[in-house]
Amino acid sequence: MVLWLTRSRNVAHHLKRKWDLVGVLNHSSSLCSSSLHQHHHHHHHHRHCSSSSTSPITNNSRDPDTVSSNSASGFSIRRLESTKAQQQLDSVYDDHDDENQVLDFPGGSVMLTSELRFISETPEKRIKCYRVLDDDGQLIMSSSFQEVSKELALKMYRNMITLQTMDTIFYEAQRQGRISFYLTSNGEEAINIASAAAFTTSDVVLPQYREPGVLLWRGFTLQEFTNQCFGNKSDYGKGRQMPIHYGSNKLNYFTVSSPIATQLPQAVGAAYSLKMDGKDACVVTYFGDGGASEGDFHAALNFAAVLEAPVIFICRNNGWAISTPTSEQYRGDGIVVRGQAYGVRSIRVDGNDALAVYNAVKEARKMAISEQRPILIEALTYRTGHHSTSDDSTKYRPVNEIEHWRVARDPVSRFKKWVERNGWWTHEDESELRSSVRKELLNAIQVAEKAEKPPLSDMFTDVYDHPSSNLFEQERFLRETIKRHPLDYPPEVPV
Ligand SMILES: Cc1ncc(C[n+]2csc(CCOP(=O)(O)OP(=O)(O)O)c2C)c(N)n1
Ligand SMILES: [Mg+2]
Repeated sequence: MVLWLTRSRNVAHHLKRKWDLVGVLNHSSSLCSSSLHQHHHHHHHHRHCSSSSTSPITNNSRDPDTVSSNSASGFSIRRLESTKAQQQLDSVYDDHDDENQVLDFPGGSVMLTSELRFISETPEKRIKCYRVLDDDGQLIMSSSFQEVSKELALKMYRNMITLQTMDTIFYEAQRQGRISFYLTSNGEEAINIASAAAFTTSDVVLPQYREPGVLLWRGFTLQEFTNQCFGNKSDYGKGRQMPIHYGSNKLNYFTVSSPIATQLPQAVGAAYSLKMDGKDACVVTYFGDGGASEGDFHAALNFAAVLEAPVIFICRNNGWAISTPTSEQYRGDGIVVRGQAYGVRSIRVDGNDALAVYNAVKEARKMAISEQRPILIEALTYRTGHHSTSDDSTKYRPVNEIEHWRVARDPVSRFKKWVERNGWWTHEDESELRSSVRKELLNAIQVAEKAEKPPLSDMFTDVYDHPSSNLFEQERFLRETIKRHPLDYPPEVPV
């Protein structure tokens, strides 16, 4: 490593000018910084930096030729750009201290200081939250946002109502014992629908589990949702997963996988493959605040940053990971600030403001694809329902807190107020929609309940091309057990 010092502001400015001339590529900056240093007394303007410089820094692995020849693909150039040493130097020389001394370090220069001072654990100000609509659904005049057409706005609103209705009916179906489990998205309808609206179906979704609205937006039918929850023969998972583990090949929506945060590194891999194929698409992956506490989250962000993968991380920070409040999960300013730590561009957005979510995601998608980079979005929201049907959230949080978010901060009625103010939606439209969705769902449940269950043999297929001997053994054992205890076995499942 080479350490070089500059004594005056003049030299710093001189260097900065040189860097401007040679561009932002990391390899040129490291080459130039050393060769310029050798000549700085003469104040020459070297237009070209060549590796013939005698500086020891030129023989390191960041020599552009070395990097390209080490790489089997064309991505090496993009990787070199990622270091953005030029930008780092800009901020270094903004300082007014005349005694600036700089440590040239792989990846960019670092200013030296003689002051023994630790960085504070709390920033001076918390990161602000982007909003377009106020709590009353009024447009905030100063907000920057793209116009949303009547057609798009109504599709968004209709989808939110459909999601809400599906949640109500499936929740009740679980309470009636007709399905074994359910999990609502109450309070998070705007994140679900508005983010979905900002993508195209060629973008690949890797969900956590509280994002069925994204699948709904893409055209998964109420019958398809119902078939999954009832685990019948038409369920794409062949009844082998708990309810709410939806997935659709056709709609580019990976099947929900309950182990928290496993989808995040996988999303980066999927995004990297889109990059390799030169696709005009990105990956979006969703997760909760709890998901962000997993190691996989950190691994994913770092991989995404260094691979420059076109992936959008959408964190639904809803305050709770089942009964664990965010105060027991982190001491920093939420999730958004972690982006910068990994070199990932990030934004905090009001997750209960559909227009803000739509605009932030739309912009994120554009940057992710055109600049081939990951983006982190932290959407602030609140889970107004229980975690799932296996949970009673009043056991660990005050009822008035839930009520405040459920009533005063409801994302659906907030969006509705805006749509109504535009003259696009009436009371009649509302009741007509609600009753037709309800009818469609009740019918879907009847159909799903009557449908055949997948046969027992399906339980052992689809993991291995040739099932292993222990699987055969388990199947034989299961069939014997059923024969011995026929009454304990559900009669509707074909043996
Ligand atoms: C690896 C792993 N650990 C624990 C669990 C149990 N678990 C299921 S959901 C959940 C909380 C997740 O919270 P969050 O990511 O904030 O999502 P939310 O439910 O709030 O939408 C936990 C701990 C799990 N499914 N996987
Ligand atoms: Mg949560």
